[in-house]
Amino acid sequence: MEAARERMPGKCSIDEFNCLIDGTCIPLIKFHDCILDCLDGSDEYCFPGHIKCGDFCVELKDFGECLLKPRCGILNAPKYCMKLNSKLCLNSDTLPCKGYGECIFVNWVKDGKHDCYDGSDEDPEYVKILQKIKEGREKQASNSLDQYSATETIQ
Ligand SMILES: [Ca+2]
Ligand SMILES: [Ca+2]
Repeated sequence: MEAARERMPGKCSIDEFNCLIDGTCIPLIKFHDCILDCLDGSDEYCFPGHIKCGDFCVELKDFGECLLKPRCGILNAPKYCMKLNSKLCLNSDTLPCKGYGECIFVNWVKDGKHDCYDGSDEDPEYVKILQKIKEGREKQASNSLDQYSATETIQ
């Protein structure tokens, strides 16, 4: 967790993530979005306490079950699959949980209820990262809005 936080932001600007090995800057919105953007894949590394298994990072307690059945959506899928909110990731106003490839709505963060399976939406350290992702997204949205109004002015 410490390592990930140190790189947000590091040499890069406030709305970017530093890739671990080559130090490339990628937009924070690409952090933990289940797509490799850093050459070294460090934007998709698991946080300490989580282990990569199949498509996502799981807690140690679920690793055994995940090894046997690394995917959700199959017959006899791991028990935790029942509770995951992975479909929510298709919505634009969601944020990634620490593990399990899950997403939750922005207003579920720090609302006193564990919405992420791993409870990371209520974890003060992880919430700081979510906050930065949210700020990065808002900054990018306002940038594209600026570009739009610039085009408007030219015409
Ligand atoms: Ca990514
Ligand atoms: Ca919550």
